[in-house]
Amino acid sequence: MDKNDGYVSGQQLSDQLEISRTAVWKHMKELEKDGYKIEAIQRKGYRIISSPDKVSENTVQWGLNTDWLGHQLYHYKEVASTQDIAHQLAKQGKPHGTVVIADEQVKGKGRMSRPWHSPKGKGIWMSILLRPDLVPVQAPQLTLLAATVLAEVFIQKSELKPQIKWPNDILINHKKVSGILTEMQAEHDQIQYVVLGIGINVNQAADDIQGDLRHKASSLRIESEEEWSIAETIQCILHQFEKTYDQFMSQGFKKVKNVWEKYGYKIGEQVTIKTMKREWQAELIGIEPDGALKARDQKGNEEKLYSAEIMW
Ligand code: BT5
Repeated sequence: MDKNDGYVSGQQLSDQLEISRTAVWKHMKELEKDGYKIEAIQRKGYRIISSPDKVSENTVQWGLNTDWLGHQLYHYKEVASTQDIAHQLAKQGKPHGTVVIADEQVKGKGRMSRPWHSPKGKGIWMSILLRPDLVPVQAPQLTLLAATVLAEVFIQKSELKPQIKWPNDILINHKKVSGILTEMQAEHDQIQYVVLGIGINVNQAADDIQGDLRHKASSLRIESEEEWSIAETIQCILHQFEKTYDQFMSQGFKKVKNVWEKYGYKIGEQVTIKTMKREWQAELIGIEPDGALKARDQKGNEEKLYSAEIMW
């Protein structure tokens, strides 16, 4: 694409892709429908003048430099929840690294069937299908891993200072901009697959955040005072996710833990912790080598928590 002023000939495309010249032309028409501006000049070939600033399979996959993540990518305008679609695809045998993205979710979900507000075109609502060689108790480590990926991407792309509220919230200036939902299918102590859901408020303006979310949620745009390109941000996340995941698989959780601790929210501070059974005051100490939350209660007892909520 760099040679010939960015033009690439129809013949070259047809040879490389092993499709007819007519098929190349049809693909160009498809790209135009998708919002790409393409110039076609006789004897020179085709050149992309501009890419649309929207999310589609093309805009996310174009320039996506991953080995396995997002090679199968499904984009929808509106879904109930990308999690449900990813589960269906998993059951159909779709591969590790399959990604589902939607512009809008009408029944987005958080943990414990809580609703996840996913307004049209304003955020990243995405599920990643993983087939990790892990035992089920390790699955929560993937949530922490994903949280570090998001924190690192926000830092790469802005001056923002993200923090991770254990286990799955990314906060900026004490407000939630992103949540992660890890769902797993396991049998005989072996994970069959994991659907890792990522929700990020990207381009909501302050007025777009309503009701009881007003005082506890925010968006990247509100905090950085800039619009973000959703497609480009997805690409960055996929790159960073693949890198971090491969490292985790080959070297274990230690590196993730170190990065996580850089961003840990209220570590060293007194908080209220809530579980199904009780609510109490404790000091957050950090995370354990396996990702569990480490806290110290008011009598000085150290506790290791696998499932709990840190209250606001
Ligand atoms: C989460 O749950 O934070 C996990 C959110 C995962 C969403 C993604 S989007 C793609 C994929 N498809 C899905 O259907 N889900 C995943 P949890 O920690 O339980 O937080 C839920 C709580 O966050 C709600 O009870 C609200 O208080 C709050 N909340 C809902 N929508 C929000 C939003 N857009 N931004 C910030 N907070 C929100």
